[in-house]
Amino acid sequence: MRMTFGERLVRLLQKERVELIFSQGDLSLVEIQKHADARGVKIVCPRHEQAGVFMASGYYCMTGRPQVAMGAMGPGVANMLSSAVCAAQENIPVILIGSRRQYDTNLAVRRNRWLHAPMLEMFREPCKFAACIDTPGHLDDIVREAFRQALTGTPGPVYLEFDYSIQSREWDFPPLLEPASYRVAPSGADAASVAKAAEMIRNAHRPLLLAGSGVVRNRLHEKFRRLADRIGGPVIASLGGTGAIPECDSKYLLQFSEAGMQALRASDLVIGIGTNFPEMDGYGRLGSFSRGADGRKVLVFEADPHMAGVNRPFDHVLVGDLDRTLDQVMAELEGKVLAARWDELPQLKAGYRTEREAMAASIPETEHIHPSRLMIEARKAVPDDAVVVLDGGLTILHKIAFFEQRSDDFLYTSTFSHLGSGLGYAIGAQLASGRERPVCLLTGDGALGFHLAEFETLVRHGLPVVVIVNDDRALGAEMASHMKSMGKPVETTFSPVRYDQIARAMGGHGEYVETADEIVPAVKRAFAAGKPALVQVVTDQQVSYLYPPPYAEALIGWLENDPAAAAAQV
Ligand SMILES: Cc1ncc(C[n+]2csc(CCOP(=O)(O)OP(=O)(O)O)c2C)c(N)n1
Repeated sequence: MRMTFGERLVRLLQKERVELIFSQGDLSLVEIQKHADARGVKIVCPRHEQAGVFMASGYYCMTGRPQVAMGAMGPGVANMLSSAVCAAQENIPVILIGSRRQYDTNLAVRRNRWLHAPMLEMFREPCKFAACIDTPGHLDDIVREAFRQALTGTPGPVYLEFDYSIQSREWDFPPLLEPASYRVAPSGADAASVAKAAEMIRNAHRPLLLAGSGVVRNRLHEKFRRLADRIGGPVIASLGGTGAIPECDSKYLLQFSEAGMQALRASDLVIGIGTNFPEMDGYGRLGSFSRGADGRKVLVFEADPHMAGVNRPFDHVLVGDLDRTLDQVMAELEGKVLAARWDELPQLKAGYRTEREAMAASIPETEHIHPSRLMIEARKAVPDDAVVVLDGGLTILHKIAFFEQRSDDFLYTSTFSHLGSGLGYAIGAQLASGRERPVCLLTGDGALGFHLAEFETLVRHGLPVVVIVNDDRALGAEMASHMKSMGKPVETTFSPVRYDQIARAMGGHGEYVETADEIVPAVKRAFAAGKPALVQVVTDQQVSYLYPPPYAEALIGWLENDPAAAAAQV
């Protein structure tokens, strides 16, 4: 098969089900773009390469299929670096490809080369694999290694670089291989391990399920819910596992709510599925986890043996692909009687609802709209099946408390908390799910500012994402810390900006909202507009420092001290 380097690269990517390349045009990438375009791989041009990586990440979250983000030699590649760091922390496999200057230019001892910096070295740290393809003869092996590394064990980003002068070089390539011949297919756990897990579940009187990001990333919502129904006990989720079960489900309790903490304390078995007990969950050792029933056991479903037992010791770990191990355990439980008794679950759920109502009732009167009120009103107007993307600081806490997750899909950089990821994630999510599925981005104004230019990308691709902006004209979370330590904000507030008018100027729909009763109609109009829309909600700036954010104490109260040191004591 004689063809150019560029064509071969595209064919190799297609074998791995790459459907999209997020890339700006550049002479150093043109041969790849040419063949991508000719072969039906969609090219989406981000306005900033960092956002391109976020788009690929959002697409992966919705499909489980890694996509490609490309950057042009030098600065285009450099722009992808910070979101590669984010992808690594979020366990997201994105395939990053960058061009570089010609071989001789790279090797020369020279200062100040045009469009050149040693990017490969910089990508080695965040990426699971980083390599330069110096000759077309190595291309197949390197691309296959990249996918093997990105998808084996805990997923993560990989980076491939090539000397741009070889993109059009012709070469005789061997026949393409099927991924199944060079990557190990996921497998389940061994029978004895499955039997032990099932026995622990069978004998537990108060088993509690904890959904981690592994459930939603692997799109295992249905299987997870079947197990939850079978057990019949309470279900909590880590932030990254939000969406594993609808929050309106009768078994779901917010982990940080009083009811959630009560259930956790009462449990005699915690079944963590696809979670490594992240810091936000107190490493599974702190907060309510530490005040449990005597002899509470921990059973973990984990795909990557390297992750098990690191943040929290386990009593038993079922190592294997989650899809398979969930099936295996369900099969093992079939026809068996479970000892689980959670007679008080309806009371716990009712308690959680009452708790939320009481919190809502105590939202103070403020000059401008309270951000918690924004979430309550937005929830009434955003369709239940919408993909919900989140970005911001305190905005996150207001969402957790008052914007109930009803759909399967909640996208947020729950470990790294990377401001600016939201618009890119939303674009990736809408591309993955089609125009018909509503996609909503809830974002702080600070977070929005990072990649506002990507609103034009939405318009260009006709993606009807609805962006709802919590506009307190400040970096709210930082405003709180400034007021606490300095008594005044130093460069944490912004001038008033009419984001709605910017949205309109870019060709989208814009709404400007100053009173709470306008939120529902404005959000409904935005969804009905059938094009990218932005609802700017003017919220109260003082709330960030005058009132503690919802669930702050339960969620991050223990973060004040060194949590790793504290966890080591438990
Ligand atoms: C890229 C990045 N830069 C800085 C931070 C630190 N940070 C966390 S929250 C925050 C303020 C966020 O402001 P905004 O998006 O308006 O949300 P709000 O707190 O007002 O809800 C900052 C600067 C971060 N998490 N990510």
